[in-house]
Order: sequence, then C-alpha cells, then structure tokens
Amino acid sequence: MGWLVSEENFDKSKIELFGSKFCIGNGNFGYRGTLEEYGKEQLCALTLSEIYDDNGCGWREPVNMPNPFHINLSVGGGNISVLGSNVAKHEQSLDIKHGIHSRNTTFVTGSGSRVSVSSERFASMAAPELIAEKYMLSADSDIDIVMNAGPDMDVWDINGPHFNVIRSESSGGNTDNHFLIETIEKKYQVSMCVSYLVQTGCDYKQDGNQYTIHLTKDDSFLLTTYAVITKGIHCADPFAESRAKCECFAGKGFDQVLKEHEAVIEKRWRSYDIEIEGDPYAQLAVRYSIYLLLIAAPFHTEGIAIPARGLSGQVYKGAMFWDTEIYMLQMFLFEEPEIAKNLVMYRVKHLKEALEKAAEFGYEGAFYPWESQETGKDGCTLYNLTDIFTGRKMRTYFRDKQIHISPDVVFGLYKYMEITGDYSILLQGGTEVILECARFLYSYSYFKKSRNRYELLDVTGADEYHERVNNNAYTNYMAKMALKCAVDTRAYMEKNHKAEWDSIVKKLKFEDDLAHIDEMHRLIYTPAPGKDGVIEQFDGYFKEEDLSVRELYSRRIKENEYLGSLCGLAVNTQILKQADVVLMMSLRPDQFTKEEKRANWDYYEKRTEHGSSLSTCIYALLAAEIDEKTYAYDYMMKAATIDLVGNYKLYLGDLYIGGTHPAANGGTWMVTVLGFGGLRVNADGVSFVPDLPDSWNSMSYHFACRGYEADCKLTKTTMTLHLTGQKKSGFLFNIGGKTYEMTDDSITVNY
Ligand code: IFM
Repeated sequence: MGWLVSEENFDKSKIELFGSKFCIGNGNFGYRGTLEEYGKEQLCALTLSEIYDDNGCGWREPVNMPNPFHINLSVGGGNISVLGSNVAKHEQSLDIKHGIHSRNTTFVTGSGSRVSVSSERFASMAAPELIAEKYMLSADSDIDIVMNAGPDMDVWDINGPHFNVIRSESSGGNTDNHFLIETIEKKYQVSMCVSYLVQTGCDYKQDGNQYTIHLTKDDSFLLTTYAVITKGIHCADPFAESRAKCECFAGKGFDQVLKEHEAVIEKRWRSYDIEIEGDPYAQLAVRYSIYLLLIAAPFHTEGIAIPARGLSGQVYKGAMFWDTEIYMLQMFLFEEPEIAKNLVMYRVKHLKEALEKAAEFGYEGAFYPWESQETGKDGCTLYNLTDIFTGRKMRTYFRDKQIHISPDVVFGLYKYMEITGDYSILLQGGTEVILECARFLYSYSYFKKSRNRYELLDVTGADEYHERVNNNAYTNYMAKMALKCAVDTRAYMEKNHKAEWDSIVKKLKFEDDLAHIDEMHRLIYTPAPGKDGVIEQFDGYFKEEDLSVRELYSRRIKENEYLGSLCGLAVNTQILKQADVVLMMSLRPDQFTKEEKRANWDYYEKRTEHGSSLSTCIYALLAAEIDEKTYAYDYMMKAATIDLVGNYKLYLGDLYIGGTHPAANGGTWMVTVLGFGGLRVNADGVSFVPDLPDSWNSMSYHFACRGYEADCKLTKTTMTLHLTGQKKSGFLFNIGGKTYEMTDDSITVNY
C-alpha cells in the first residue's frame, strides 16, 4: 500500500505529463516514463547528469543519449502502437519502492487478434551505469509480428544536437548497439553498449535489429535489454568499459541485476521512508516526492548537485539553482548526511568559478552562479525569456541580481554543520566559501552614512516578479545569516584550528576584510516588522498597487504571458511570484515571534501567485508553525502532488518548463518532518513540536542528527524514539517544554 503510482487507459494528451511522472533514474542518468513505441516527438529522453553541451547556439543543456528501449511492432505491415492502434487495455505504473516502471497494453489487430505487450524497466542503483528492461509479447492466437528493437539515434533535444557518434561497432548482427559519442562543445566522451537477448519457444528470425516472430498463443517472446552508459569523466576508456560491463550484467541475468538494484533502493528507503497512517493519498504523495529526489540525487559523485527539474529532461538547462540548498538539502542532511555532503561539496569545488563571476561583475569574493552546471560557471543567460507578444528577447536580472544565491550557499554549509555536528567541512574548503561569500556581500553593499547601516541595493529577491529592488527582505536577512556564519567560523577556527585559520586568512588575503565582515554583520539593515508585524518585502513595496491575484489575472491578454521582467503585469503591484518574506521566516524561525509569523503569513498569502513550484511548500511550513493546520495540510498536498497531478505551469512565456519538481519534493519532506513533526535542531539542541494533520493517525520516520540515528513514531499524543545507530543512549531532546535524556535506546513520551 502506498507504493504504486499507476494510470489506466491511454490518453494522448497526457504523454508529456506521464513522461515526467513515470520517470526512473539513479543520479547518473534519468529515463523519462515513455513507452517503447515512442520517439522524440513524445519526448523520450535518457538524460545524463554531469554531461552538458552547447552546440554553438549559446544555450548549454544536459545531453540526452539515444534511446536503447525503442521498439517498433508491426502486424501485416501495420504498426502496433498506442499512438495509432486499437488499444483494448492499457496500464502504466511505477513501483516507487523498487524504482520499477511497468506497462501492460493489449492491442486488437485488424484481424481481431489480441496482442499484449508488457515491460518492466529500472535504472540500477547498485550499478549506476546500468539501465535494463524486460519486454514481453504474447497473443491470444497465432500471429506473425515484425519487431524492430534498437537504440533510437534520433534524440529529442531542446537545443540540440549535442554529439557526434565517433565510433560504432555491432555484434550479433546488430548495428549501433555499441557506440561512443563525443559532445560538440567540450568533447566529452560517453559510450553506450546495448545488449538484446531473446528468450522464447516461438519461431523467429533475426536480421540485425529486426525480429520476425511467429508468435503462438501458447508461447511468449521475451526481449531483455541491458544498456550500459559509461562516461569518459569517470573512466579512461568508456568504450571498452561499457562493453565489458554490459557483458557482465547480461551474464548475470535480469533477475540478478534487478535483485542487486532492489537491495540498494530498499536500504535507502529504510532511511528515507515516511509512513503515514490514516491518509493513503498523503502517504503516496509524500513517498512519491521522496522517490523523485532519490532518483535524481548524486549518490555517486560530488561533481554535481540536483538539477531544478531532476533528471527528467533538459528543462532549465539541467542546472542547479538555490533550490538544492534551500529546498532539498535538509532531507538528505537528516537521512543520509554523506549524500548531503556531496551536494555541499559541489559548491566548495566550484569556489573558483564563483570568484570569477564576482570579478566579471566588478565585485570581490564569491558570487555563485544562478544556474550552475558541471563547470561551476553560470549557465543563466541575460535574456532568459522571450516576450510572447513581440517575439523579442526579454532581459531578466536573475544572473546578475539574485545575489542571494551566495548566502544561500552559505546556508547549506551552515545547515550541514548544525544538523550533522560535523565541522570538518570547514577544513575541506568550507571556510574559504563562507569567507568569500561574506566578502562578496561586503563588496556589493552600500554603506548609508546617514543611517549608519549597510544596504543591499538593486537586487532581485526570491520573488522574481520584482527585479532590481532595494533591500529585499529575503536577501538582507540571508546576508546577515551568512555574515554571522563568517563571524562564527572565525571564532570556531581561531579556537580549534588556529594554524589552519591563519594560513587561510593569509592565502585569501583576508586580513583587512575581517573587520569589514564583522562590522557589516552588526550594521546590515534587515527590515523590521512594522506596527502590524508585517515586514516590507523591499523598499517601497507597500506603495505598489494592491490587488488580488484574480484581478491581476483578469488583465492578462494571454494565459502564459510572463508577469515579471521589466513590464509584466505584476511588476508594479504587490503580487508575488513566490514566497519571499515567508520563506525567510520559515528558514530562520527562531528569529521571529509567532505573532510576527502570523501577520506576515496572512499578509503575503493573499498576494502570492505561487507562480513557482517553490512556493506552496513554504506557505505550508509556516502555516504549520502558526497552527493553521488546514492551510498547512492543503498547501503541503499541493506541493506533494505537483508531479502526480501535473498541476504546474508548462510555459514561462514561450519557454517550456515541464518536468519533475525536486524543490517542491524537498519542500514536501520539510513540511512533513519539520512542520508536522516539528523537528528542530539549533544551537539550543534538538526539539520536537509535533502537530499531525487531523487525518493522520500516526507518522513514522527515521532521522540522523549529530551522530545519532533514530526511528521516530508520532501519534496524536505520543512520541516514541528508538535509537538505531551506534550510539544507544544519551540522546538529549526537548518536547512540550521538557528536556529528556535517553538512558537506553527507546523512549515514549506524551506531548
Ligand atoms: O530557482 C527557481 C526560481 O526561484 C523560480 N523559477 C524556477 C527556478 C528553478 O526551480
């Protein structure tokens, strides 16, 4: 129960949506939930992580590989496909517990025979180079079928093509089954070796990739495909390696490689699963959100983080945004800190490029890319969108003005240390990142003498509809947090690692900046709550036109016209694209009173369009804090079901932005565990303020924190903790205002 995502009947209009919804992956690549008969028009994609390309058009995006599972069937010269044939029955499903995609379809042929196609595929989490599929044909009467199975080299790209095939070999009469591609821009080499194995009692003839099958009603035809993808960035000879590995996996057989994959994913679920009793739909939606993060997370490398659309395609250039640090990181921190470390180290590794970006704009320190890719350089173009009325490029100030990206990166590092208790990251490049981000903020800031304060002018905050504003609340508060982190890092390093600290300060030539950072931390302007408790989102925001989202919508000429940029409809109004002040409050909950949180939630909720998938989870998180349970639940479910229901914008102007939504998926985890579970870890220790939604009888989850690991079960009135890691006692926590210290490995408390 609660592990199966499934859809019956074929609906042409849902092809794009289901491609994302039924996606599988393993962090090394993603494979969209498409059917074997689909081609590039149906957006088939095997999207690689870590390998990006620009073919000269100025738009870098991840590379899609040829589709190893493409199959064409025909009977009597006519194609059998959901796209054209008579479909008697069709089901597509995803077993999220095991990461297995299945389809079962029954076709009725012209002669009235029923031909059934079923398949099962998975992207191995045990062997990240492997994706395998079992494809079975059967019929209710004897019938001749022609099947063409072979990698579809005609790849779907948004801005392709991205590679040339530079070597290709065939075996067993098949062509194009083992090849090496080279990307256009950076000459990355990637090899794919595909092995097709047949098992059947039926008569068949094979000619290359074509099988002529005499299918009988008593026997089926089974084709097992093993596709191995090896990247030159990970091995010296990807071509030889893909062949060797493919032979090895094919030799083991489908059941064995599946078993090995299942062992890994089941182990992951033992940490990541959240069990909810009493609300089956929420159960499925929460698990599905976790699943989508697990298939996109870089379990195998520090070389990359999680793209804004996971590995469900090339949307948003396959880039990593602040989404990773602010929305996704916490789940990994609490469930598998080693993976969270990969995500954090990705930024540490690319400090150099962040320094270069700051220099490009005339600043000092580290200005991280708004859209980061494998090189650590900014993939964000200055003209990201096109005006749908004029066809002209629109200038957006995301790349150059969303300076909050640097404090967001510091937030990730700081959360890593706060939750894991592991400060060694400071000796692995973390200190340099924190100091350089602080230096950037100082360099960007303006000291207003008359008010004796530092200000951040001409920025774009979290709310992207209001670009180039002064003193955006989210930006300034996050900057203060980053500066504090720099000040605290100094204190920690001077006390514990004096020699290393001295050498870092010398290396970075930071001697003079220490005083600046200290002063800016004390004097940075952070807009305070007004008399009514509301914080102004930026200087002058309250003077903007105040209207409802509905009224704003009524002014639209076209449904997908962009509301921001320089003259979008929302620009001179108080309508927000996404949570800004409310986001800041939910990330820094200890700094505000409940009344202040309520005042801001009330004010901004009415004015938020939720035009970004990053928004609803944050309104849910703060709603849970202010005891608005119904809102918290409803907003959480909006985030949790976004990829199940497909309730999201497909276009920004004319820019296609479909795919999965990892930030909303991570936000769903945050609302569930941090919001409803009330788990909080800060300088005061670990505390719980649980308040489950009315429909939930209980919720169970696992967490790791500061060297402890525990299973936690919450009912409406009790919390049971069971320590599962090496440390079996001594865990200190607070619940209902009382502090407990565990003397053995289990405790149940009433709250
Ligand atoms: O990072 C977000 C941004 O905040 C809103 N637009 C989409 C981006 C990628 O998810």
